[in-house]
Amino acid sequence: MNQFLAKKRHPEDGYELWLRYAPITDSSTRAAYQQVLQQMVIHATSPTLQAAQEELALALENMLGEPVPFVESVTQANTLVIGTPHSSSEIAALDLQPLLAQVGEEGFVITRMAVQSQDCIVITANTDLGVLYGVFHFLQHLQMQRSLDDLHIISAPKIKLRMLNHWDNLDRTVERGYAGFSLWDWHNLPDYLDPRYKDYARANASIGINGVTVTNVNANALVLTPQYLRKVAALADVFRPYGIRVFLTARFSAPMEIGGLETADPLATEVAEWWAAKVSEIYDYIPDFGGFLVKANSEGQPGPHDYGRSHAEGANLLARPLVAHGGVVIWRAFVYDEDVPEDRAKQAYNDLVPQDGTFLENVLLQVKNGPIDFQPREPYHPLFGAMPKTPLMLEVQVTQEYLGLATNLVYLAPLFKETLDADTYCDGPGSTVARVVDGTLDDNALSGMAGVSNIGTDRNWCGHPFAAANWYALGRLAWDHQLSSESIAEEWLRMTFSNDDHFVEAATALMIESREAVVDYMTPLGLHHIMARDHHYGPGPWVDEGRPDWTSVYYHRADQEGIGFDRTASGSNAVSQYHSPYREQLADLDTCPEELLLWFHHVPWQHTMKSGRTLWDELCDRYNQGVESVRRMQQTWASLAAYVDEARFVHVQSLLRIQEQEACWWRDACLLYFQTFSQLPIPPQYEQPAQTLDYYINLRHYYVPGIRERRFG
Ligand code: GCV
Repeated sequence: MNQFLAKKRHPEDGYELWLRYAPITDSSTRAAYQQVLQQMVIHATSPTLQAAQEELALALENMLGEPVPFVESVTQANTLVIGTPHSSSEIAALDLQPLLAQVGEEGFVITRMAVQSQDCIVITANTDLGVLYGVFHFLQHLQMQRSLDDLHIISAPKIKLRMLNHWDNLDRTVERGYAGFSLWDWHNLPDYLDPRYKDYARANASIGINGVTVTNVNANALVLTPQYLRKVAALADVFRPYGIRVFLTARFSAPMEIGGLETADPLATEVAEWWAAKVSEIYDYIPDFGGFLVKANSEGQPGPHDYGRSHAEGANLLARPLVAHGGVVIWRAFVYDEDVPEDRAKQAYNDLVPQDGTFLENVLLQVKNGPIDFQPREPYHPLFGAMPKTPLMLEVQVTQEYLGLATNLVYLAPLFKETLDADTYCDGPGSTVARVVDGTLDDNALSGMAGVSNIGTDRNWCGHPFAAANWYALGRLAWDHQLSSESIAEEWLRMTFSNDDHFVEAATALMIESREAVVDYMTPLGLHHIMARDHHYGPGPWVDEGRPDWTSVYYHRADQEGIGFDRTASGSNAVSQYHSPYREQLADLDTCPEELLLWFHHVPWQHTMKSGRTLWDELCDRYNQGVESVRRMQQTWASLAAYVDEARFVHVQSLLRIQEQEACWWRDACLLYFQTFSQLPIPPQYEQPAQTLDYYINLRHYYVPGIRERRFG
């Protein structure tokens, strides 16, 4: 055995994510790689190219067992040549312009070609960042043990802003975070730079993420004070070589809270002056500051409505001073008001569509995938396709607030893809959400996709060993929304666990199944928002107190007749916010897709479903299918023990056991509760509830993670 294979690696703990660079144990693959990777040339003239060099050195030594030397110039065949036409005279001498013209500012070319008449591999791009992305992609290729013969990869991102939104508070709690505390050690910043910051940046860059908001959208204005800006600047310095720009969440009332003004009215001169001065101050600290992400007039947050002003007036106030610096405002479309009697699903559309065309050019509107709130399944948000003059960013939730926190294995690429692939019909068939978001449909200069982070201080970053796949999927889909969920799962599995084909095939199937499983055991057939109050852990279809749009009964509307929210013309008419022919398809009970049935219709318990079963029996069946899926996932995982290190195997196995218990809990609690309306038996072929309805209603859970910030004072 080669010396390096005998080297004892530290036990797997997930820290290295998909950047494990595991030794290549297959001797023929290793020999083939060693043959074509005999030396490397990179002129690391910038911190970004230095990062690329460092990554190559680390990865190749780990994978091949010995360092691949860096040399000054190409003197022999089988050299890896890395750089831009500016950083490398050897690359400048090649005729790569036609290829480089296709990849823009961030894309890359990886190709096998003659350099100075020698057979080499070239990784090149127009910018240093493009080179870094190319290096990460090349290393992914090697980690997946793909062939280097005929290598020719040209890749460029389809979406410009590819972001992670942290909902991290300054006290280090993470709203809806289930993987420990916030990575950002505010107390010790800027003087202590935790090495994790760099590893975090590496992981992000490896999947093309180029922007992060480090603070919660339920914002604390303190982050805009010099004391905190110094700390944010230190993070930005670590992230910069990896092409990651920092954004901050801006609390709309900051001019009052930290600026001593008496108003935050967007039309008041002193307020505009305050923001202008604040923006210049931020750029003094962070010269490549990305801009602001704003949650306003939503769930108690301050905003322009407090002064009778519109969202556009609010967004433009912050956007105006950013123009000169190349910064943007990302204004969230997650706006709804308990005092507005309208269906919550319709409110954002009603408020924002009339403002289309009134936002400044450096404003993007960030829209959640669905019109309510990151439920296991929602129809796509009707704002997509309704605001052609405004760049719309897609916001998805990577953290699993409504999908079993970090104890449930739920692979989210199918959920993200479902939205991206949905046809809005706004400009005829084929007007997909992806084309709205990437800007091609309306020819927008700006485009973006953001995911609410699931990252914390847990050693493996995301809590569940499979949760990192969702971080990975966010980056990969923001780069290329045409990738399939299966191919993303395969990449992630090969790099995270094992390159064995049998393992990859079985584990991919498990991951793909997991999304539909959670829909079935939590909210089948279009049910939504029926979880427990506040912490959202576990079922709570009986929740009926407090503001109505935060209860469950508002959404499921179960009664003696049936169940579901009538959003047709006889109800809230939310269907009218979708374009034809989807609108008509949704409005008709017979053509509405069954997976969205109870989202759009109040359906009698005895209604005959496509399966021939009554609605009640179908509901019982779906809840049971969800449980059965989890049991299948458990069996699949059990069969894969030989392919996975013990620590991670046992961790996943234990969490799947918890998931199975929770799936049963959801099923039993929901069916017992809905049965009080249907008055129908759970068919005998299904497992009967383990406890009484009272038992489930009276369960209490304390200190569920994902709490809100403890405010100072
Ligand atoms: C950050 C949901 C969550 C909140 C979150 C909000 C949002 O309502 O429960 O914790 O607040 O979405 O997206 O702003």
